[in-house]
Amino acid sequence: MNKNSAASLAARYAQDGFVVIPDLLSGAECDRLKVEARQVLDHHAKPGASVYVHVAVVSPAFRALAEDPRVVAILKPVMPQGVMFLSDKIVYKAPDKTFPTPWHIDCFYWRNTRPKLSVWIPLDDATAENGTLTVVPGSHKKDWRMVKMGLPSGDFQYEINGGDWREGDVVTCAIQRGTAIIFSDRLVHGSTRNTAGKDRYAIISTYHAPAADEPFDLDFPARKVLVPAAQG
Ligand SMILES: O=C(O)CCC(=O)C(=O)O
Repeated sequence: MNKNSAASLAARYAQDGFVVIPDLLSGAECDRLKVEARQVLDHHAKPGASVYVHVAVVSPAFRALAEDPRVVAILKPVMPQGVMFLSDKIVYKAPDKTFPTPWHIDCFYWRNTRPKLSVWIPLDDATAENGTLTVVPGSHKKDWRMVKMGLPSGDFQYEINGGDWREGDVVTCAIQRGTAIIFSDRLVHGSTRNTAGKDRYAIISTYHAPAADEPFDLDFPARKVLVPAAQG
């Protein structure tokens, strides 16, 4: 990536809290990863689960994706202090699981740890109809309160309490499979219902700056420094 593109990516990320990178993966790669995701869910997840964490631990293909030079190249501009992979998860919205992912910020799942960001890549074309990601641009600059909530699956535990954004502030990311969305762990996001009767597979990989392990990190055996601090 040239200097201007890197600077523009970093500026958009700083302003909006997310950035969309089209065509990071090819359609053929998404096809292969979708087959792999299905196998990971079948062999490692609880029956009927729509979320599986620690994918890179059990899947060389997803391990390779977490470390893929194309992923690292888009992370470098927004992670000047270096890049460390923490963990990844599959989020599968089956045609019969129509509930939306609630509005939340990810840092509520890892309170009192260093800042993180995630890369969300759908393996199916993702639209408002089949459960794509929704984001509130600029919301990463505010403080939010969360309440515990209970989705039927128990997959998402928190929801924003009293979000004061307007309907028109929300961006519904209609994107082709293989597009990546980098987003801050302070960005308000969720996803739409899947009413299309179609699969929606996505992989989300989470990164933070390289540092000595915090107690939280010890639960993530695939963690690995990809760009040491000095080269960030
Ligand atoms: O893929 C989705 O539906 C949303 C996932 C999400 O918001 C998250 O894992 O933080």
